[in-house]
Amino acid sequence: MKTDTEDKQRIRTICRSCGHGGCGIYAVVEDGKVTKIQPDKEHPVSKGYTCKKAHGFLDMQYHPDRLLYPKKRVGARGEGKWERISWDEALTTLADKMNQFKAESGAESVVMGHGTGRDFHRFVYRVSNLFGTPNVLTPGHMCYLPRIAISKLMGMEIPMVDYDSRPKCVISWGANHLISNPDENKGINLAQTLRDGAKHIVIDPRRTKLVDRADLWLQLRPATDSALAMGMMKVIVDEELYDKDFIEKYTTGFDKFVERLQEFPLERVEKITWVPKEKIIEAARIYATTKPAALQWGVGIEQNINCVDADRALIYLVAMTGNLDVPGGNVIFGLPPGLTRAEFSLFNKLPAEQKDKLLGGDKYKLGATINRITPHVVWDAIENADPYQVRAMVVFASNSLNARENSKRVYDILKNKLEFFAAIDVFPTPTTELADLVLPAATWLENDNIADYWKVHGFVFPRNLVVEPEGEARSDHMILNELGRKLGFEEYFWEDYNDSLDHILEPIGLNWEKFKDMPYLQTEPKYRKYEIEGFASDSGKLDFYLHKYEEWGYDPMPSYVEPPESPEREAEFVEKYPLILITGQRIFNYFGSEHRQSAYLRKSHPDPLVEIHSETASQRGIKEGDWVSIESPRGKVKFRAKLFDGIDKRVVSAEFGWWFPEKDRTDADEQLASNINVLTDDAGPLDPGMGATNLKGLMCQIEKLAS
Ligand SMILES: Nc1nc2c(c(=O)[nH]1)N[C@H]1C(S)=C(S)[C@@H](COP(=O)(O)OP(=O)(O)OC[C@H]3O[C@@H](n4cnc5c(=O)[nH]c(N)nc54)[C@H](O)[C@@H]3O)O[C@H]1N2
Ligand SMILES: Nc1nc2c(c(=O)[nH]1)N[C@H]1C(S)=C(S)[C@@H](COP(=O)(O)OP(=O)(O)OC[C@H]3O[C@@H](n4cnc5c(=O)[nH]c(N)nc54)[C@H](O)[C@@H]3O)O[C@H]1N2
Ligand SMILES: [Mo]
Repeated sequence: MKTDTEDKQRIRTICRSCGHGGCGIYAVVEDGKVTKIQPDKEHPVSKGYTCKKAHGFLDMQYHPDRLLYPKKRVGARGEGKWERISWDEALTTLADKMNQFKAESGAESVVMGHGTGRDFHRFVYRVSNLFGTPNVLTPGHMCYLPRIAISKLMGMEIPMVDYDSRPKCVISWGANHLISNPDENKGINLAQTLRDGAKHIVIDPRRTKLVDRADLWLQLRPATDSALAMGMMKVIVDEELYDKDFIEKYTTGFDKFVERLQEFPLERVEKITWVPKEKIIEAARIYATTKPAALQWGVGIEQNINCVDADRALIYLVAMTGNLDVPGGNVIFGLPPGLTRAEFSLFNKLPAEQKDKLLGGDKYKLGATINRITPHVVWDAIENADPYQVRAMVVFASNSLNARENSKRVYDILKNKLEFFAAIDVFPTPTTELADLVLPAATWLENDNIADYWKVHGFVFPRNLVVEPEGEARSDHMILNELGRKLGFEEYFWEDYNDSLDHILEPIGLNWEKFKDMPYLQTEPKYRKYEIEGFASDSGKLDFYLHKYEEWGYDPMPSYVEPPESPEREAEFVEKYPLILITGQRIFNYFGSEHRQSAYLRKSHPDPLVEIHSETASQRGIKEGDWVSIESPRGKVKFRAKLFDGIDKRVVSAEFGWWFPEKDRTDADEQLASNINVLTDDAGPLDPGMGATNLKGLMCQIEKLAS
């Protein structure tokens, strides 16, 4: 919607300074440039909230480093020598290479990829499915997709918190929404619910800001969430606080599940989780007896070996307390009627024999149900042709060298082992420096799209183009549309990529021209749908015992296993790496590895920080602000110490996403120096179903650095 005044335009759109964020904003345009970002008070999700990253994005939009032209490598890989090329040459080269690899080694030898959720992903799948590769590498194995996959396996979409119906109790479980504002819900939704008096339980190894207002804080040992959830459910069952009617009518396997709960006496749970049993009992009672109660989960619970066990245990906790699909509980929202999600991606075009070639599909079987893979299977295929040779990667919007576990391995593979690598990004990064072909992507201010089409809160929004792209940058969906055509699939793509938006909106009698001026579309929430429809599982009910998991050779019910690196390991190991490390606490000023270029955002958070208890620090002679080394069996990185007594003495927490745009991007030592993923591992043992990696709850040592 454009509201023109004499020399100014205010254009309503959706902020994507957080890739999968989505606050409603107005962008003010003067003389063809965006000069201001203002909150949209009418936006039904963000409700007038915006954060620093929205305003800081103006630094990014007009930053001199931005990629503005396609370029190809001319020197050795990683040497930083490039030649500018035309779009036609760039896309022809890319399509020809992909078709060459397909002809020689099969389409599966090309791995497509993308980073965290953005609005163009359906195009990545459309291209990869038509092209014939089942392999698309994303962070989904340990971020959000495990929740989606296990919910689907249980016969439903992921149940989201229904903040607008005002829960009377909220558990923030491994989720720090005031900082992260992720996906469907923003911090403002939680803040308003708390302001209106909801009880609040925080389950987090760190005393976050949320704890200040909380009624109860369970400071658990990282990666032990599934054990804690089982302990809470044991209390709820023992004290008969569960919803017997729901269990009787709509579930199967509850008796077996109750037997499993007997393996979690509170003494054991306390020992595993470090949470005193009195607090476990109190949390269970508050959550089970305050109606309605909502459970807000986050990636804090997913980035470890117990990922899916925690996810499914939390779904059971919601369900057995009668909080599933009820107003103010966790609700299954749907897309606005007539809109469909899956079709656009054309999964039905991927031949069955190609689908069967999904890397790791025989090992991580839950991931395979939603076509997601864990990174090591791609690296193994590149390094050892196991189970076949992967020759090329085409990666959109991912600073993989930074965001992916075991960065040194990723560096070696991208630099020395992969035959062909194309990267599509807004900025040059240490990852694009390793590419053979780099394509410049337009920013979210520079293209139209249907925002939140892939989310499950029941809304879609027009995300309007605000200004034309800088230089020759093109939006990702424009690039993918052209690539699809060049690969030989003209009939599935459009003359003008914006026609794809009409294609999506057509079944509901809209087109982009009409939709772009609408505030949003919403599905009216419907509750307790299971009473009429049941669950989309084999039994038609919610199964507490997952036969599919059993068939796959996994545990049919949630349990707990020690992480591969833990204080339980052999004495020699624990002596060398005595501290538990959590990585990736979100930073207010930055999204992933982005925004380090913004002077405005960098000013108040210039350096990578690791939180450490003051006693742990003083034992090592470390003071506030000192540079320290953090070491794991994979390597060593350099951070500044932030003394923080809100963390257990045995635990430290380091930020992720750090690289240094102001330094030489081709200097791997500089760029990996504070990359926390140098310390994490891509290999197992991993979560059996999804291959979720252990980014939280690994072991490390910290020492003071000389300078
Ligand atoms: N140790 C550790 N590692 C983690 C995590 C953790 O907690 N700890 N978190 C993990 C999680 S949850 C996730 S989701 C991943 C995130 O993984 P990624 O999404 O790969 O994260 P980034 O490194 O931020 O890379 C995003 C890249 O996209 C570029 N970009 C921004 N906008 C656009 C656009 O519109 N188009 C294109 N083409 N490019 C764009 C940016 O410049 C940046 O280089 O990281 C994971 N890595
Ligand atoms: N500002 C900003 N916002 C972001 C991002 C960003 O980089 N910056 N990244 C986006 C992405 S990709 C994602 S996935 C979301 C994530 O957003 P959330 O799901 O809200 O996750 P985090 O903010 O990482 O908060 C996780 C919390 O879990 C805690 N935690 C760590 N380990 C454990 C554990 O083992 N168990 C439990 N219970 N808690 C644990 C951490 O201390 C932290 O406070 O945020 C998104 N929003
Ligand atoms: Mo994420």
